[in-house]
Amino acid sequence: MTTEAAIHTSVGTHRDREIVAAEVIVTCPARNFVTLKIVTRSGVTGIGDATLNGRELAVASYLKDHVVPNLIGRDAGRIEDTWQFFYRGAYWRRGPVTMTAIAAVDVALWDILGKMTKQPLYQLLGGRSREGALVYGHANGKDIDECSAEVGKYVALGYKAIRAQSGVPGIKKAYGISNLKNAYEPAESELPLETVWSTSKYLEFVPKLFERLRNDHGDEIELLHDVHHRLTPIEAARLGKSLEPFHLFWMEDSTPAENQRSFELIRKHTVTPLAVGEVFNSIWDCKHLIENQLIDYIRTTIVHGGGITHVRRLADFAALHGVRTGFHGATDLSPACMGAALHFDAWVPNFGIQEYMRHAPETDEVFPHDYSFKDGRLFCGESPGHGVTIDEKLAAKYPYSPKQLPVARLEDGTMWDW
Ligand code: EZ4
Ligand code: CO
Repeated sequence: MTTEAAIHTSVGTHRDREIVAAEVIVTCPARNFVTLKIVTRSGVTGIGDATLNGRELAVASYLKDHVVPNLIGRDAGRIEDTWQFFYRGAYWRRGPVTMTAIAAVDVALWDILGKMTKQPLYQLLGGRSREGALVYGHANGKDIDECSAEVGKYVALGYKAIRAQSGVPGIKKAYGISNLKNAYEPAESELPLETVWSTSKYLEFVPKLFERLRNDHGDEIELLHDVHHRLTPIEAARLGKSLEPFHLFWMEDSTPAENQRSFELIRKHTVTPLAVGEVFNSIWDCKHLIENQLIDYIRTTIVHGGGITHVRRLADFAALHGVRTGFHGATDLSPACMGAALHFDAWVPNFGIQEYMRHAPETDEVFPHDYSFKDGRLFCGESPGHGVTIDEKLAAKYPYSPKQLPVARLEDGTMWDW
C-alpha cells in the first residue's frame, strides 16, 4: 500500500496522528484561563493557551462552536495546513478572538509533535540560540519611595531588567499599581472599573521617577516602562525625549498603534527605544512599524498572534529590519503560553527580552511546568513539547469568574484609552 495511512514515519502513521478529541477547559485558579486540549488516536495530548483577558468566553465559544468540530479526524502532524485552514477558512480575517483560537490549536499541535518525536519544542524550531531568556519583572509602588524599594527587591532576587510603574500624584488609580500584597491584576471587577487619567500630571512625574531610580539603583540595571496607550504621538515623543538621560531599555505602548504612522512622529524626536504590540494579533498590525524601523521590540505573543506558526513568520520578518522580540508575559497569559514562549525565546535569533510576571501559586499548581528562573533568566525545560500540562481535576475546582479590564476617562469625563 502506498496510501498515506500506510506510510510509517517517526511521528507515527496518519492513523496514529488522527485527532480524536479536542476539549476547551475554562478555569479560574486566581484568574481566568482558557485552555485547548487536543488528543490523538495514539493517545498523545497537547495543550495550547486560549486566554483573552476579559473576553475569555468569546474565545471558548469560538473554539467549541466553530473550531473543535473541524479538528476531529484531522492529521495532528499537519500543523501548517491546519493553520492555513483556520485562518483562510474562516473567511473573516484576523482579530484577537480568531487569532487566539488559532494559536491555541497551533500550540497544542506543536506540543503533540514534540511528544511524538520526543523533542523539546525549541529543537523542532531549529535548536537553541541561547540557554536562558533574559526576563523583566514588574516593580510598582503607590509612590516613588515604594516603587524604588520594590525595584531593590527585584535586584535582590537576581533580576537584570525591571519594569517600573508608580502611582502618580493627583491620579487616583494609575495603571500598573498593585496593593503590593498581590501581583498586579487589572481585571479585578465584573464590570469595568472606571479610572481617571491626566496626561499633564503623568508627563510631569515620570522623569522624576526614573531620575530617582537611577540614583538609587545605578546605571547597570535595565529599566523599562509601560505607558499603556495613554499618550498622543507628540506627547509620547516628549516623554521619550525627557527619559533619554535615564537610558530606558524601552518605552512601551506609548501611543495606540492602529495608525502605525504615528510612530514616525515619535521616532523623529527621540532615541528612547520603542516597544509595542501586546494587543496586535497579526503581522499586518505591525508591517509598517517594522518595515520602516519605527520600533525596536515587537511584543506580539504566541497566544494572541496566531501561535508559533504565525509569530515565527513575524519574528523572521522583524529580523530583516533589526527589530527584536519582547513578548508580552503578564499573568493573564497562562503557563502554557509561557512554556511555548520560552522555547521560542530559546530559538529565535532576534530575541530581545521576555516579560515575566510570576503566576499565583494556584495557577502554577493547575499548570505543572518545567521552566525555571535563575539569575534574571527563564530557562525552558527539556521535556518533549512545550513542557506544560494541565491538572484537569484541580482545574475543575476553580469555576470561571466573570472579570473585565478597567476603562479610563479624562478628568472631564471623556472616554480615553486604558
Ligand atoms: O494590561 O495583560 O505589559 N503588560 C501589560 C498588561 C496588560 C494586561 C491586559 O490583559 O500591559 O498589564
Ligand atoms: Co503592556
